[in-house]
Amino acid sequence: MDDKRRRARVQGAWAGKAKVTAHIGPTVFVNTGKPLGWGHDHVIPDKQFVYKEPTEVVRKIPDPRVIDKPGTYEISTSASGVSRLRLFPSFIEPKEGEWMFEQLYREIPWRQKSNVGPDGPYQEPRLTCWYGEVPYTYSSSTMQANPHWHPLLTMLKDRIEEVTAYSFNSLLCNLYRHDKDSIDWHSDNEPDLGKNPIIASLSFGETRVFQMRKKPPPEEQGDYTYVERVHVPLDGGTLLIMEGATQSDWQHRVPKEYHDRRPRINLTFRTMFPVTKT
Ligand SMILES: O=C(O)CCC(=O)C(=O)O
Repeated sequence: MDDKRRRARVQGAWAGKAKVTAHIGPTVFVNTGKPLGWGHDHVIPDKQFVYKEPTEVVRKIPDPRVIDKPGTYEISTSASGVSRLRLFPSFIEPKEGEWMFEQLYREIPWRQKSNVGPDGPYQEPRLTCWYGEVPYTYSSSTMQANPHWHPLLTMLKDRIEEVTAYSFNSLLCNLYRHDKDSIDWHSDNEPDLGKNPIIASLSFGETRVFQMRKKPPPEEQGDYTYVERVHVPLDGGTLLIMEGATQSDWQHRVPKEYHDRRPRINLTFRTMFPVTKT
């Protein structure tokens, strides 16, 4: 090929903005400074990536905020007030926590609760036991009043009341037997719990992640995709207090897990203000 034809082919393939470097030796550095190696001609396209601002707003799903250190956390503020968490890791020392777990596991009269959801009746995937002067209804099923507190539970209630200066008259005990036991998204906002209920949640045994998500504003039409999230790993012995507007502005759950989990007991102390029915 004479020089003219060779040039024409090159220009046809790489018209305009192409840099052509002929093979000239073992290692060639072009102005990128990168070595090219032996044996071929090298064509370095001179295309530039031009960033164009997207015309639509790109929404990012926020990463969950992990709360795992002792302290008080104001997780949001709204017209309903401040939503606040207080975390006390090692509220119960590990050795003490172990024998408490064993005693509660053996001696609490755990029951299977049957609920009614939008798709019909289902068995709650955990065992529960209710203590309190009045019945407690959630998920369209009622747990009868049970004023006969186990002495260990009374002792734990007293300890929590001393540290928090709150008082409680009821307790929902939950037993998660394995990784597939769970509780789905909900708020503890039954009318009998009053406005801005204070919930003291004490955990024993296996660590499970307590997940929270903020209720979306009306314009999201019930879509939780972009809402703020908080994850609190609840180890044995950890006390978590939820207060202020937490139950009106947030939901929480303990999801199923997909690896072996030993049993976990969770005690949620509450105060019931029974609504008198006329
Ligand atoms: O197990 C937990 O940590 C939470 C339990 C709970 O949300 C509930 O029983 O309402």
